[in-house]
Amino acid sequence: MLWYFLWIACIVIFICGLCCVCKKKKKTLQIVGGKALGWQTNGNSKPSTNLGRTEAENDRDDLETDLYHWTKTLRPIQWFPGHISKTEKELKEQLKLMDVVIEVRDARIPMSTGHPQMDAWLGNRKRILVLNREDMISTADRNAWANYYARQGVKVIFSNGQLGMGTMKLGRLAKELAGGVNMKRRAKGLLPRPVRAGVVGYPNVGKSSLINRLLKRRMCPAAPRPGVTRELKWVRFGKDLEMLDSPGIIPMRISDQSAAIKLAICDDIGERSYDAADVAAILVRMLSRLPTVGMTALHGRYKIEADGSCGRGFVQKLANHLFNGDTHQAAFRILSDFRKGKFGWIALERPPQ
Ligand SMILES: Nc1nc2c(ncn2[C@@H]2O[C@H](COP(=O)(O)OP(=O)(O)O)[C@@H](O)[C@H]2O)c(=O)[nH]1
Ligand SMILES: [Mg+2]
Repeated sequence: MLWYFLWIACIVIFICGLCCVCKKKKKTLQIVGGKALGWQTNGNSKPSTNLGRTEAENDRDDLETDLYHWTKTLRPIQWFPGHISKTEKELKEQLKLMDVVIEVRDARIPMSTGHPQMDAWLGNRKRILVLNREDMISTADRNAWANYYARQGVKVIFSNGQLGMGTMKLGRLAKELAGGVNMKRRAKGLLPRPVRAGVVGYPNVGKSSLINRLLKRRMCPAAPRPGVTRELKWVRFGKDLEMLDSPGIIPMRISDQSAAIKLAICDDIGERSYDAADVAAILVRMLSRLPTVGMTALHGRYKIEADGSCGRGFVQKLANHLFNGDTHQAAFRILSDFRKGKFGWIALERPPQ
């Protein structure tokens, strides 16, 4: 009997031992595999720790999660000026006339400037995605987004509405995509007509500037604040292209408050809709986590001593140091410095995993 129990105990100990060895082996293999993947990426990125993603990319994901928690405690940001619901209605009617739709987004926040209903409105209509303000992001940001959209098979053009980069290509692509319209007309014995391209997107992303640059004339009013274009307007380019400039559209309720904060930081929604100090505090927290900025750069820029304060504390410190305690002015300075690229040109969003 005793021998029988001893025999069973030995078998159990042997099986447990085997399991532990297997687990250890598996763990070791994972670490080795992770590093090996990292070495194969380009020399600029840090070694990968998670399925070929760089540490910087993983840090960005963590930052998004933290941003979600930071914004949860703030007063929600909502901005929906009266003219937008009218625009939405008119745009849907004009859609029928468009041979191709050009959707313009802010290259600093391509996700947050994508309208949640756009896909449903456009259906299988031909479309071109434009990431404007390309001068306001880094080359690494641009490459990350270009690869992301290439993988999805989405046609994307990077542009600069202020200087005109990308606009010629945009005009060419619009004509090319909509070329079928005139083939059909010819087949029916009808004369060709100009191709119609509708330019749509969030407020202040550069829609009117792009059209003006393409036309080489200021036909559409453009200004550095959201809500300037108030009505839809077709503009003619030579004899074969027409473009529709439209006021920015934005959902009536912004359900994603991380997106709302980023829209505020990038000046893509009216400044009356948010508390500048709240928004600047979050921007400071975000910048403090970006490897190209960090707290040292923030302290250096404003010549204030490091005391561990971040977010609201930092805004207050800057207010005391430069603006007689006025937090609104301090917040506005931080926001406008970011918008002017004083912390370097950086995208606030990188492609999702
Ligand atoms: N730095 C930079 N500024 C731009 C760019 N495109 C437009 N802007 C500026 O952004 C502001 C808003 O542009 P606007 O065309 O009125 O935007 P819309 O509201 O989408 O029509 C204007 O002050 C433009 O000069 C760009 O690519 N880079
Ligand atoms: Mg406009």
